[in-house]
Amino acid sequence: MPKSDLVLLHAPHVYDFRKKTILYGPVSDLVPASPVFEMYPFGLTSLAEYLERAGYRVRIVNLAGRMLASKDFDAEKMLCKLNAPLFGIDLHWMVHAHGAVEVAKVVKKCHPESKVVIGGFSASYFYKELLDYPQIDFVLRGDSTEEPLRQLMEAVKNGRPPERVPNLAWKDGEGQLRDNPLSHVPDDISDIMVDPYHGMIRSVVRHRDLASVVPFKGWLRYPVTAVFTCRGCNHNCVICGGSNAAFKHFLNRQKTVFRSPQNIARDIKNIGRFSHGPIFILGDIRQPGDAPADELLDILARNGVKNRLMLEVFRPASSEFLKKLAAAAPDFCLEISPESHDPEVRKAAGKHYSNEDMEQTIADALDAGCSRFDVFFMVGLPQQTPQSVLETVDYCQHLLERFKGDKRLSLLIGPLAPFLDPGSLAYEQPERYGYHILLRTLEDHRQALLAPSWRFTLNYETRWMTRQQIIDTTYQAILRLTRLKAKYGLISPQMAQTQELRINTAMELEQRIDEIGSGNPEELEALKPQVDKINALRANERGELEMPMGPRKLKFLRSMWSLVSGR
Ligand code: B12
Ligand code: SF4
Repeated sequence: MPKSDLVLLHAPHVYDFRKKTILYGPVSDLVPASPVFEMYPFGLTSLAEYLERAGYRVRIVNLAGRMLASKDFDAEKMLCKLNAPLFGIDLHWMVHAHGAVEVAKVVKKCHPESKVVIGGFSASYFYKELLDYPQIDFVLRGDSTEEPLRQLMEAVKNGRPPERVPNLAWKDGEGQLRDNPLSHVPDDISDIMVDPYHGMIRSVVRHRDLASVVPFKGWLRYPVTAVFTCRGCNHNCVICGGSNAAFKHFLNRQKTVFRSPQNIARDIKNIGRFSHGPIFILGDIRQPGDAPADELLDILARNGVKNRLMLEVFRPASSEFLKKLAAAAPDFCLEISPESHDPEVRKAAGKHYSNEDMEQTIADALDAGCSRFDVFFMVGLPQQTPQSVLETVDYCQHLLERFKGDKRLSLLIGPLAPFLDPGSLAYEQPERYGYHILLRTLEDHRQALLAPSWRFTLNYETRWMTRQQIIDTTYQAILRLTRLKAKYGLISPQMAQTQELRINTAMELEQRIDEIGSGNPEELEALKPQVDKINALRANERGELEMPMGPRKLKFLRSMWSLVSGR
């Protein structure tokens, strides 16, 4: 294999997940990835692109994706074949706590001379604990590590101690923890994410390996891409480890930094060169203010947008805004996350808007031609009781009645799982928000991920719901919502049937796992085929999350070649 200067690896949530008996539960129902969380952080493409521009050869390997795609894929063999002086592993999402540390162990075993660096939000939070593992040499903290990683690569290349690399925690010659200041928190990010997909494409062509960069299972069939609008967030949802308070607390970001409307529009245009798939614009474009949002929409309207755009709004939107959006991107999709139907629960979760304003937004968006409107609800919130969750489903019925079963309306509910985000307000001040935190250390989380059911993996309970109630209520709510959607013809009877089977069997398996207890590994092992079958059943929610792609296929490889070669 051609040598790289840096290999960036994405681990599965649990390293040897294919051998374990774990009932995952509906923990990833509301995102495009499977419960193995095979999607790698977009930041990896940004890192790769920045470093390639600086003259380094970077390779991204989605190990989780490869392991999920084939049961015969030998992860260790591939890791041993890869060759680089520095391996980077993301521990961005806490769900990868087990996998990331184990992958580091295998890398060190295969390449004792190479260095291992871990990065991402969870790594930034647990950086000291991470350095206790002998297989980890460096942890790079922060939300923008492009330039610090370049400096680290330079130090590794020249055999220099990385004393001056900002944001870096490391072990010196005596094995002592060295904690360089978390000082690289740029308030201008125009020199990063210049053309992030270009780096990915270059890597595919150079290594003739598309399988290792596919962001998640099913992506080639449904090639959704993302465009980021900021680093940080202006909001303070109490359960979020990427809130304004969380960024201040452990990422040292005092102020959200926004990308310019021109750069966002450039990304959208660049993606249109190789993909016809939908583009998700991440972050409410109104966050930096109405003027930049208007400017972006004006540019898009002038240039014309080839792909379908999906946008999120963090609060209700005016009809003027929605009309401008429709003019810029005629078949746009929109999403909002009120979390609960109950404005009091919503307020306790850190969101302050009324149902009336939200419903008006839905009405205006549908009038403006919105091709799909997703509304996300959640289980596990402050002040939320099991009864309240079921009333949320009743509220969904109200929405379906009000909008006469409009098929463009997509209503979704899922659990806050498997983890309440470390660094979130609720995790940091549990008593204030009514949470009881069950797992505090990185190792606690790693072990919890190996538990046979997601009930034992949850790292929290609330004053209003025990772990068991969170699980039971989630299943109940999903079942009820499924029936409601089937009644209104929003999902096919077949889809509803699969979802019923999935949830009912999962509930039975929960009980079986409980009866077996921890002292009987053989009996648990015997359940594996059934557990795997249920884990593999796709949530109907995911089907709903996808937009029709149209007849045009992604001419990916050809487009890639023409992009890289400039032809
Ligand atoms: C966009 C987003 C998503 C997108 C993912 C897009 C993607 N592929 O990255 C979607 C919607 C799919 C998603 C899913 C999930 N998300 Co999310 N997501 C976000 C969000 C809103 C923005 C992230 C962002 O803008 N990143 C900017 C990009 C460009 O940078 P980056 O990827 O962070 O990478 C930089 C650094 O983190 C670091 N870095 C990252 N990896 C590495 C590796 C190395 C080696 C190094 C050196 C550095 C490094 O350097 C990068 C470049 O500077 C944040 C909240 C927030 N305000 O930040 C939550 C957030 C990151 N998500 C979170 C969670 C919990 C999830 C889910 C687990 C939820 C679930 N149960 O389904 C899933 C996981 C999906 C999976 N892996 O399969 C939590 C994470 C908390 C935690 N500590 O675990 C956050 C903080 C808040 C939240 N609750 O939504 N998410
Ligand atoms: S969940 Fe709330 S705090 Fe977190 S990124 Fe989204 S809007 Fe910001």
